[in-house]
Amino acid sequence: MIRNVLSIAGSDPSGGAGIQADLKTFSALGVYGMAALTALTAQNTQGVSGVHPVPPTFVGAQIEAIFADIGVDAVKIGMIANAAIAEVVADILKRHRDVPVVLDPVMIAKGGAALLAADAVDALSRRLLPLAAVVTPNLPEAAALLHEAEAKSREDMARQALALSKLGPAAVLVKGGHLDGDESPDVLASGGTITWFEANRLPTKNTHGTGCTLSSAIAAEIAKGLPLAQAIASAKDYLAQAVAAAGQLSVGSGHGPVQHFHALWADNEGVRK
Ligand code: PXL
Repeated sequence: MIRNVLSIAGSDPSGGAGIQADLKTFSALGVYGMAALTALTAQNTQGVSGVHPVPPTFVGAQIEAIFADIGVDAVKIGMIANAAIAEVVADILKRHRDVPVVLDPVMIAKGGAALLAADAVDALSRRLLPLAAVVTPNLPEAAALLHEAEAKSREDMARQALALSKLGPAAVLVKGGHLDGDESPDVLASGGTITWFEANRLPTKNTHGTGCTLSSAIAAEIAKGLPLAQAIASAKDYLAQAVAAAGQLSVGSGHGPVQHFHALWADNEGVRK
């Protein structure tokens, strides 16, 4: 049976991040994708020009409608926008503790626009972190959740991953993409154990939506039954190939999207393999 995965996240009309990236990732990886919207953004590859949050009760209504009718095999949470939305999402997911949740604690868009209200970090941390099977912060997000300086080394990353584990998630994947240097390692803290995922930094500016894509790919692989570390390895492999194939697309003049369908489309004309 095809597995069902729900994204609770914001919309990126340029199609590279947010629910658009999530649904493309789910589709590419063979799960049925669903999306409950938390916010509309106005943006392109150059940046975000507006954010329009959905009323919290209506975020709740969308998620309730899905759970009332459809079996959900995994949930991915992305942009949450504000504290009231974090509360509503947590209240509902608390009643569905058997469904694994991948939490991408989205805070700031690539160009610097706030995608989470400054006073909502506490609600996200207090209400949503304890519900997560895995939380996937980048270095600035890990620092904000811990009220600490940004990690500058692998030692800092491992320490912060373990510190975040104490806030309640079953596992923490701290992503090292913001480290200086050629390497871009991620570290997983799970059950007190540290696991490194090694990667070299890819020379590209097509990085729009990479965080959304990774967390959605992890959710898809978990829904299909992979254990967490294997789900992460598989998701990282999918994302690396999507970044490597981004040059097939010509979308905007800023940070372009990744090519979610690199394994399905044979060439630059979009012919199916
Ligand atoms: O990549 C973070 C992100 C998440 N969600 C939405 C976004 C972005 C980045 O631009 O627009 C809707």
